[in-house]
Amino acid sequence: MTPSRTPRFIQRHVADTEADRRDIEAGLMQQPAHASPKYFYDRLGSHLFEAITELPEYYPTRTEASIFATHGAEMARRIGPGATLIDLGAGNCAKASRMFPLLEPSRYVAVDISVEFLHDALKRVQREHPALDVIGLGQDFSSSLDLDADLIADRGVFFYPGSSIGNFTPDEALAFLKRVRSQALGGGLLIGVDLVKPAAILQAAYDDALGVTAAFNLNILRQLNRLIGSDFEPTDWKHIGLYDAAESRIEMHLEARHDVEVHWPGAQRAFLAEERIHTENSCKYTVERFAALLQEAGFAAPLHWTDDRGWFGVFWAPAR
Ligand code: AVJ
Repeated sequence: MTPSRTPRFIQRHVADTEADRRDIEAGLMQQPAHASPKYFYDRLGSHLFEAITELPEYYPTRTEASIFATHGAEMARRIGPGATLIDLGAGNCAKASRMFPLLEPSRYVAVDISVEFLHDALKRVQREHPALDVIGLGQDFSSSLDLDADLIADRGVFFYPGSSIGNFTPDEALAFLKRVRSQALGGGLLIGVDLVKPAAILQAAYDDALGVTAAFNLNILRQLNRLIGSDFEPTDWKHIGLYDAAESRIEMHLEARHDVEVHWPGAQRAFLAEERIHTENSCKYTVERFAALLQEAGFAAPLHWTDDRGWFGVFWAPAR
């Protein structure tokens, strides 16, 4: 029997509930009010997102999976074996694991805000891939991405699937891509991006018939209540998911059903009927626009693969 390695865990993120509180309060006081989509993902929020990915209207997850299934071998051929695969927002590590047989990385670095969350998933990864060098890294890579030089054994291949890049504005996305580029020398970035398409399809994906996305959006109010001690009542608010074609983005808001007053220790805010709290942007790109963004960030001309309908794109951007 091959002696199995054990995953290494590095925690570099310290949960700062005080900073969250200041951030939330400042956002709620603004005109219009907003709250960061990072507050969607408590335990229930993560389960609701998983449920969203099963909805018939929410095409991104299964479309991306079909692109990896159809073109994964070609991607791996371009990327080459033996790389250090750095999975940004690894979660349950399922998407990256499916690529291992093709990609044959020598090291797998799973990055997520909490190492705790990665623990069970990485023990399973290690059991299934006894020879792989497995590292869990607890880091908030959205604000800073500084990997110790010795973490990338050879070529760093960054993996950022799911179109999470859409939560950034294009300017923020560019800054993020530049940070990745500066640490990917000799390797590159494999990234999934949701593409521009007719508004009706986009809107259905973010305002589904069962109301799962509505529950996902409203759940942020429970998080805010927990984090700042506010008294939001989800029943006072209505889910809005709208496509803004001029900005190429889905916007999610919570709209007050009637005049609402919200209180929390030290402050309060009155909302008029139909006033909104902006909770998420999900930016959509054309293939041309995203390829240009990658090159503006310093990557070489990317390759890309899409589905038959051209709804989703996977890009391989070498960092030469
Ligand atoms: C996890 C950011 C990729 O924008 O499609 C799904 C989140 N919001 N439905 C997306 C989300 C509403 C999702 N991302």
